[in-house]
Amino acid sequence: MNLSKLSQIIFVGVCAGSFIWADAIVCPPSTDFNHNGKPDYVLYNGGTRQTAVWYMNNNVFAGGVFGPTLPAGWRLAGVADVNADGRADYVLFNPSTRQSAIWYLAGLTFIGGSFGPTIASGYELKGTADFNGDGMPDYVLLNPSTRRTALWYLNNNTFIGAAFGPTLPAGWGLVAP
Ligand SMILES: [Ca+2]
Ligand SMILES: [Ca+2]
Repeated sequence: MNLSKLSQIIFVGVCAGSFIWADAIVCPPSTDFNHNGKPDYVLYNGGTRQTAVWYMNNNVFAGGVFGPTLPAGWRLAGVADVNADGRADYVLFNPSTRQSAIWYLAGLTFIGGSFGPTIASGYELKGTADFNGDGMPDYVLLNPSTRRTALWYLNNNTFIGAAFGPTLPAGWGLVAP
């Protein structure tokens, strides 16, 4: 066994549920669809409800591909690797029913869906990010009336806990986590 090699492993980190063995942990951006380490643009056409991704190399357009079309009544609330398979997924929210859903993607190809938790009355699903650092994306909720934020911690599509976040000042909304 090469102990000198082992001793060089300084950090063990978690990115979207996958253990990373490296001497520096840099998790890929959640919107990195083509795995070049850089975020891409996610586009949405409100008229046709079609999604698309523009691959970006810094500020340069490097190609585009269509993604799945959302069902009527649903909005794209976030993009994150929800099932920790190393590929970005869509997180959908239906404001009428307050249901959430995950569309698992391989690149931009829909490969399966599951419902997530139903959002509490008065709240909207505003985005996704891993707030508690367990490698799994969480929901960011906002109550537009009280402007209170809340985090719903998830394991894939399963609710495992919640905590209130700060209340936004009057006149302000939440754009993205
Ligand atoms: Ca995934
Ligand atoms: Ca988390």
